[in-house]
Amino acid sequence: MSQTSQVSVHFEAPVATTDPLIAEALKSEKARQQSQIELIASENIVSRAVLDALGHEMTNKTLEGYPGARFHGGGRFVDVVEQAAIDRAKELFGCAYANVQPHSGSQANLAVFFTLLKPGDRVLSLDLAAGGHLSHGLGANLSGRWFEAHHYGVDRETGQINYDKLEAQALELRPKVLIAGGSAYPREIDFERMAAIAKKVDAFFHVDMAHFAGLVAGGVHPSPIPHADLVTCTTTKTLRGPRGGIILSKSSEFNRKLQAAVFPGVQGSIHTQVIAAKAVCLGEALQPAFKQYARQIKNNAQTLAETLKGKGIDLVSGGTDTHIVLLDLSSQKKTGQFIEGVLEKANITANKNPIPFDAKRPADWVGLRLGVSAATTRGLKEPEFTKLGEVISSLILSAETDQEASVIEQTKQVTAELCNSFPIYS
Ligand code: DSN
Repeated sequence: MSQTSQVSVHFEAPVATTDPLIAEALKSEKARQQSQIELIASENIVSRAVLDALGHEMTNKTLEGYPGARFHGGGRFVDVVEQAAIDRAKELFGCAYANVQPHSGSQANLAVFFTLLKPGDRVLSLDLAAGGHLSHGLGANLSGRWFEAHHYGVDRETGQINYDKLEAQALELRPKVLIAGGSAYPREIDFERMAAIAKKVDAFFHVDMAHFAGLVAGGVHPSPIPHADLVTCTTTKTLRGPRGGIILSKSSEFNRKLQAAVFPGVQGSIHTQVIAAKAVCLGEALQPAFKQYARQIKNNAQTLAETLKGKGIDLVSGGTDTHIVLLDLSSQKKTGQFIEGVLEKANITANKNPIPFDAKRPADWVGLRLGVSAATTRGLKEPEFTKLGEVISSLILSAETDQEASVIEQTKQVTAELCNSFPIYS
């Protein structure tokens, strides 16, 4: 092949021509998403506009630094994009500071640790089994390896945070940072009370709203912004954007430290095309339609929770205030892993999850986490979530009985009908 035609192939040939293995996997993944009902709480289905930004030539641009103060030339259009993302994040969440560069929620959290703590300092965060997140001090994570992490849990009876116990623990431990939020706590958090506890023990208060950021943006969940010193989130989950993180603050107090913590503290050059996609997603979240979507998430989660409960399935905390419905399968003597597999056979995706006071080994966890955001984006409303609650409870109750195979077959028809009625992408 001549050099000219090699160059032409480089710029014009689609992946289907150049790399059949990857092209096939991409095609199959798209088909999987189209043909399965997605109930993994950290997932969503982004708009075509977000996909356009993610697949854009802006990915070629290398830049370090911040808009107007870069370490490389040629950054003027990325500056437009990053400034728009910053401005939109500040407007959406009503805050004075936004950093849209973190490559993920974990990176955003690491930058917060870098800003507020020195190695060995003490943090107090929600226990992983009670719904916390690994980047809040899990021993196997850098946050737990380099910092002294302690955890608060939930009450066995209510499955919810007991703020009096938390206050007593904080008074005893006197952490430097108190952290709220996580990956599987289905209830609203009392940010005001937690901020008061933090103040009492002279700690900073950090809220990780990765999961419920879209609900805050849509006005259906209290905002942590007025109460927390620093707030982190991902753009991926209820916010319905690309994979990535954001750091927010109500004040300008930490601006200089946060800028330096993200770059060069924990990251180098930015993911330019992801920042463009973040700007698009934040612009979408400012539209009135996003409020409708957020309201529908709450309605759908409550419908799913009530339907499951009505069929005898236990829920951690007895219900939900968010997009998350956390099932406790201990009464059925089933593990989350096993039921995750059963659901997948019926084209419903979910994930095993620990629940409060659960076993240590993931294979033994009796929790199954469901989230309604992706299916809400698809257009499913209360009637469809009632149906989903019915089929999911049937799948759970029939698992390991003579009925299992036929219930899976019947459910596959239900999911196929739902997927056909609520298509995604063309
Ligand atoms: N924290 C993981 C989850 O919630 O599924 C990934 O974002």
